[in-house]
Amino acid sequence: MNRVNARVSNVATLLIVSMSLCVPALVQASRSDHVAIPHSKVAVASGAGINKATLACATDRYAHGVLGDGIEAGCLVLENEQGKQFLIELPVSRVFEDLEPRIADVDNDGSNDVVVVRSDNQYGAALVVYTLKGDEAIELFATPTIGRANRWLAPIGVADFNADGQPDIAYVQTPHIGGILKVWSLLDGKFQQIAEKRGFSNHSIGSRRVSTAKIVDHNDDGVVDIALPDQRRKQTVWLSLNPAMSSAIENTGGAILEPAVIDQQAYDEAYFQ
Ligand SMILES: [Ca+2]
Ligand SMILES: [Ca+2]
Ligand SMILES: [Ca+2]
Repeated sequence: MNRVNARVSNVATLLIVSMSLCVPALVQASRSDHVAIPHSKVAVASGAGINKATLACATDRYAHGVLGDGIEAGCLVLENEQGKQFLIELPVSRVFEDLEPRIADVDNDGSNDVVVVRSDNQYGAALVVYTLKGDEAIELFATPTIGRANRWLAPIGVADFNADGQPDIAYVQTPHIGGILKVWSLLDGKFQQIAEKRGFSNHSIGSRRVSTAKIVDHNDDGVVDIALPDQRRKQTVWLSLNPAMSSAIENTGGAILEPAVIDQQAYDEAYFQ
């Protein structure tokens, strides 16, 4: 596990220290910094672990603007089931290029984690999972960055797509320029890619809707499938990672699944509403 490559601190502690030092300006500044960025959704959940996640610390330092404006989040504020807050603050070279944190128990340990897109001004986006351990927010794991500035990915969601009992995370890498569906999962203590298929776009440049996609058991086989627009938004494609119908393909690091196309119909935006 890597420590968060950013300053991580406990907001509640900061506030208490600030108040005891009688520095009300600092308290006010801290509070205003932690307002959700415009057009973002605050994620809420129940159970152990992360119960609330807010993209905050609005900044225009990352000049990309694919999510409708030039404002991105410089920090992520997490809250546990007791209401205790934790702050993950990124270095100036990075932002959270996202509008909706996704709370899910990604590592299946009974405690909620959070999935967000983190972008680097040299290396582009990565999908990152944070969690709470004791008194700290830590980075649980992350995909490699795409490798170039202004390359982004649009998360689809978390579900057990290959029916092995472990939650998986699906996203489309570079949805504007030739989107690649990728699915990752925590296997044997390592975050690994388990599936890939080209030709999809779940996001249009400038749209504030992070992902036009649906997680649904389309063929009623008991395994959730992924519905995605094709790259040109002419077709809706339903994909299954049920190992019984997916084929193995070679990837760097070994064999992964190529999701099977189980249905294809004319694209209808209303389906994704
Ligand atoms: Ca967890
Ligand atoms: Ca799985
Ligand atoms: Ca299915």
